[in-house]
Amino acid sequence: MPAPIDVYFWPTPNGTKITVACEEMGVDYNLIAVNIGTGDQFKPDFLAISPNNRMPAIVDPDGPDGKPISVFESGAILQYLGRKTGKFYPQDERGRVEVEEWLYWQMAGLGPMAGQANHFRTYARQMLADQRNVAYGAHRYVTEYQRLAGVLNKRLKGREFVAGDYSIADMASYPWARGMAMLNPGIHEGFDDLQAWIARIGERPAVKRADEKGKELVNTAANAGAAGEQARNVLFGQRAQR
Ligand SMILES: N[C@@H](CCC(=O)N[C@@H](CS)C(=O)NCC(=O)O)C(=O)O
Repeated sequence: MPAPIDVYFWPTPNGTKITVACEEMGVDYNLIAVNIGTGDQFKPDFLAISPNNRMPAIVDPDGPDGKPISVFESGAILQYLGRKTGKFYPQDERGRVEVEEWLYWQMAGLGPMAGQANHFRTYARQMLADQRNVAYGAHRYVTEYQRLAGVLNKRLKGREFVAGDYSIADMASYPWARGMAMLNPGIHEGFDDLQAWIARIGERPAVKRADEKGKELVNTAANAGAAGEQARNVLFGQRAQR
């Protein structure tokens, strides 16, 4: 029985990619809370694993050569887990390239644009005096997100999943697309194939289990709190550290 993998986690879209992957792949894992609203991401122990101060990250005690390995960046973690288990990450070169194209598309496009769209639309208005810059920022990222959602919708026409069979490429984009729909009702209007794909993946038992675990983690007394102003101060005033 392989030792469980430690998953440093908070139930955001990037965190959820990894719990979904572990559930889908049947990987045994421990959740370790990184409460980003109270600043756990800046603790020195976490920084040793994730030098970018961002979750998710994992530590696999049974890494290459049987020695522990830590991995940060959700795309790198998905690839690591896919290679380790041989699941949801094709081994033939053509299939693998297709999955990687859509995985990197999510990492460089869908996730960052959705994250910034939500930042400007939801949070920056409350923090900045210069509303004109906020309005332009929100417009820029929301329209770019919509362009990307259109690309995904087109890709999904006549396809059940993003790249061949269900894969880590679906696991990467799903939590972001679902989160955008929740925070911005109507944003996927007219994107019927995208909406059907979100619903299809949401029905998977492993995805439901991953969501349950995220909720349980947040609801435990030790992790409660840090909403509203406190979380905003932790998350949105960050500067370079020297
Ligand atoms: N490119 C990174 C992004 C990770 C990321 O931005 N994580 C956010 C939560 S979704 C975080 O840790 N935020 C803490 C903060 O902003 O201080 C990945 O995909 O792993």
